[in-house]
Amino acid sequence: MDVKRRNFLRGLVSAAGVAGAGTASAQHVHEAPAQKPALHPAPPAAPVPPDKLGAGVVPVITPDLPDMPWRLEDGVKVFEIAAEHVRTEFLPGRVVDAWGFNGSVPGPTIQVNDGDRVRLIVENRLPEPFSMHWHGLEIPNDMDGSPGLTQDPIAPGGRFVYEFTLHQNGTFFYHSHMAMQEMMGMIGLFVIHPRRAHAPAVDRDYAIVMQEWAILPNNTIPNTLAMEFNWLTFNGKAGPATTPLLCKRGERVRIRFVNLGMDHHPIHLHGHQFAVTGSEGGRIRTTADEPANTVLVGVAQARDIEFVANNPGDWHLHCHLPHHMMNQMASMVGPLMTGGMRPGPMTGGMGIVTGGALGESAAPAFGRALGVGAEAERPMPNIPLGGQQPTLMQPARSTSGQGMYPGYPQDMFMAMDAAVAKPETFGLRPGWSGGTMGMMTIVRVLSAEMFDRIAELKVEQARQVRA
Ligand SMILES: [Cu+2]
Repeated sequence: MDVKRRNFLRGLVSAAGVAGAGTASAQHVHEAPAQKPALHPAPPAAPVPPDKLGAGVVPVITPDLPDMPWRLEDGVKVFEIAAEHVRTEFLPGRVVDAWGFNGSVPGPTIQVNDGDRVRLIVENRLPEPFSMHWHGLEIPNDMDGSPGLTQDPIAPGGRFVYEFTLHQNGTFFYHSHMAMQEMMGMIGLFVIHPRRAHAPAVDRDYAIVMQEWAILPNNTIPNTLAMEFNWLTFNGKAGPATTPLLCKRGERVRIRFVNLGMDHHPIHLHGHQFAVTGSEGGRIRTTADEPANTVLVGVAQARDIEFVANNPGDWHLHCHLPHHMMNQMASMVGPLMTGGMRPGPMTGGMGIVTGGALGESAAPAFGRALGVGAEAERPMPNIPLGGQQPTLMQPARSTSGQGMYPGYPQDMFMAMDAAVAKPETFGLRPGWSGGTMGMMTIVRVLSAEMFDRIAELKVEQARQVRA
C-alpha cells in the first residue's frame, strides 16, 4: 500500500473516532485531512521557520489593530484567544460596547506561515455559548468550529483547543460562528504568508476589516437585529479616526480587505489603478492584470489589491456607498439643524407629521424602543460630536424666494483635525478630516523625506507613551 493511500485510510479511522467520542475537548491527536493539492498551491519552496518570514515577504500592517501574540511550544505556534466584551471607541467620544477578542474589536491579527502548525486556545468569556470558525481554512472537520455540527459550543467560562497544520496562503479570517455575535464585532484577520513572496513582491502589505453597526444616539450597544446601519468602520475606526496607510512614492503596495456584515462594499482608491491579486480562497493567478480602481468586497469575502504608488499625494480609499461615507446617521430623529435654517425643535421635523421623534406616534416606526438602554434616550442634535456650529451653511431660502430650499440640507462640512491628529496625519492639508467619514481612510504616497519624518514622529510618540 502506498503512503498516500495509507494516510488516507488512517484519516478515515480518526474521523470515525472523533464522531463517536462526542467530546468538547480537542486534546486528542489530529490526523491531517486527506491531502489533495490545494486549489492554488504556494510556489514550491522549503518550509519557513515559524519565527521567520519567507524570502521577500513583508509583515502585514493592520492599522489601528494589534497583532496576536504567540509563543513557540515544541515547534507549534500557540495563540491564546479570549472572546469577550470590549469597550471601544469608533471616533474620539463615540464609545461603543462591542464584543471582540483580547480587548480588541476586530480581534488582533494572526500572522503565520504556510506550513506552520498552530494551536489556538480559545476561551469563552461571554455569558452565552460560543464557537470559533477559521474562515477559508482547509483543516480537519472537527476543527471547523461549526457549533453543534462539528463540536459542542464552548460554554461560558469554558475553552476549546483548536490545532491544525496550515498548507495554504492568503487572506483568511477567524470569527464567531454565531450570527448575532458576528454583528457584535467578533472577527479578526488570519493572514497566512507564502513560503516565498508572490511576484512581483510588494514593499507594503496592509489589511482592513470592514464592519457595520446600528447604534442609536445615546446608546453604546449595537442593535444586532437592525437591518440598516449608521456606523461603518475600517479596523474598528470610523473616518477621520482611521489611521492613514503610508507608503513611499514608487513602492508596490498590497491592501487586503475582509468584509463581515450585512452589506457588500465597493472599495474605491483615488489616483491609481490596481489589480485584484487575491480572494478569500488565496492567490489569484492570471496571465493579465485587469485594471480597476473599485473592487466589490462581498460579505464573507476577502480581496487583495496591488498597485504601484506612483502618484504622490494624499488619496482617499473608501467604500463608495454614499451611506457608508458618513457617521452617526440618524437624521430621522429630527431636523438636521435648528436656528433660522430649519424651524422646529430637535424632537420634531423631518417627516414627522404629528408629535415628536421620541413620542408614541413616531418612536416605534424608527425602531426607537429597541435595544438595551433605549429608555434612557433623550433629544440631542444629530451633528457628529455635537456642539460645533456649521459655518458654511446658509439660511434655507429657496431660489424662488418662497418656502424652503428643496432638499436642503444634505451635507455639511465639519473638520476635527486636532481631535484625530497622530503621526500618520502629519502634514495633511488643514481641514482634511471634514471630508473623511465612515468607511474612509487615506493612502499617503509620500516622498522618502516625509515618510522618514513621520517614522521619527511615531518613534517619538511611542517614547512618550512609555514615559
Ligand atoms: Cu460600504
